[in-house]
Amino acid sequence: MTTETRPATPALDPVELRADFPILDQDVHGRPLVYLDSAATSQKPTPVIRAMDDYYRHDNANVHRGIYQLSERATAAYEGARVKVARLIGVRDAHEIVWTRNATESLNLIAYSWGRHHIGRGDVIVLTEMEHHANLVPWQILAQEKDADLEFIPITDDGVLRQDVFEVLLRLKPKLVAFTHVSNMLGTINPVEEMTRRAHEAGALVVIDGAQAVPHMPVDVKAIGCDFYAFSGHKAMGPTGSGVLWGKRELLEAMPPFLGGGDMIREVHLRRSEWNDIPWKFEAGTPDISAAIGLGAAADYLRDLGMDAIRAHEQELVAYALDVLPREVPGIELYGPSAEQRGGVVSFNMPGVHPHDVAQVLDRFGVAIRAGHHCTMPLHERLDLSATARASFGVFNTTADIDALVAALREVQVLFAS
Ligand code: C6P
Repeated sequence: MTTETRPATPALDPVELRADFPILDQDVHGRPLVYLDSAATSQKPTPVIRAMDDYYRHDNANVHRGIYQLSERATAAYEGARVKVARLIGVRDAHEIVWTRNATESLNLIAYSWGRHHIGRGDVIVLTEMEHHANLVPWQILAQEKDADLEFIPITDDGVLRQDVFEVLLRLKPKLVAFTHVSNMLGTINPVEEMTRRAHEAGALVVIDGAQAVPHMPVDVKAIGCDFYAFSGHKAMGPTGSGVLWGKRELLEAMPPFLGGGDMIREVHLRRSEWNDIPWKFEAGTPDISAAIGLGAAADYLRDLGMDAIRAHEQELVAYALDVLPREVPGIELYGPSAEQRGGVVSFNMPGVHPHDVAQVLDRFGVAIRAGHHCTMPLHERLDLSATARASFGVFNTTADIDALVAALREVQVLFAS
């Protein structure tokens, strides 16, 4: 179903939703916690916490191994979670969903398993200047090992990919094009369908890093048409230790395993083994069962809220922040495109104050933001910045939270002016 034909979802009530997140009910330095760091990791709603608690209280056993009630229940919950996550990203065949620890592991899995067998000397891999290190360093390692070439789609000063340069790079006939769906620093939402189509026309495979997209907007990997899609569960209201790699069945089936050991085999002899079917071929050893179950509950929670409603809510917050920050905080520097083109992320700098100091002062007012290079050092280099401060939003945030950010930033200015 396209976004246009999906029935309209009711708007979110962030104030009501706060009650779903027990962690928010606390003071920090004597002020109510204002959590503005959902891009680093999301807070967890009660249904996710409860699903994991239930598993440990009632069903804890290893999966795919025991012929007894507990193990059967654990296996059913673990595999059931796969179906829920598949549904969240528009996938019918749940066996195309591989559990990993996070987006980083998903991307490394592709680089090691697919990359080592398909990339050779002189082959071109196209990336972008806005990649998180997780979608850069694995390709650097591969390129060094295979003597392959990395090329980069540059960004405009507004933080948008230069599609004209992409067109030129495609003439190099790259074997692989890998890019982020949404930038974790600029917030830029890339035109992933269009870029995938053009990359395929040029004969390349397409890898998308969806770490900042899946939690915040409708994602349908089949509609996008890409070959691999990676994301982290902990940013999508799931637990840490949960991650996903989706890949087209025929690609996953043709790939060799990433790690060897228990559960990923069908038969083992002293000198040779045969691999299990997908996805288990890529899930060696005892997996993080409770994390998968928690992520399944998170996928249900997100779907119940409605991804369109989540996107609409966060877009409103971003538009509000982009409007109010420059008006109320004189001199603030903002990075990235307009609200229509960005996810729920606002990176900024206060001239003359290091972002770490900004974040530390904000913490005194109960406002939690991130400061640093956000694992995008090349992007910071491109923008001639050593670091930035970043506020990022979730379903429970309100414009009052942004007002609290503004008030705390004014205190930063007062403090550093004196
Ligand atoms: N970004 C942030 O604060 P892991 O660490 O594997 O769960 O996610 C890696 C990753 C990959 N791609 C993008 C676009 C990301 O934003 C992240 C994680 C966090 O921005 C931690 S650096």
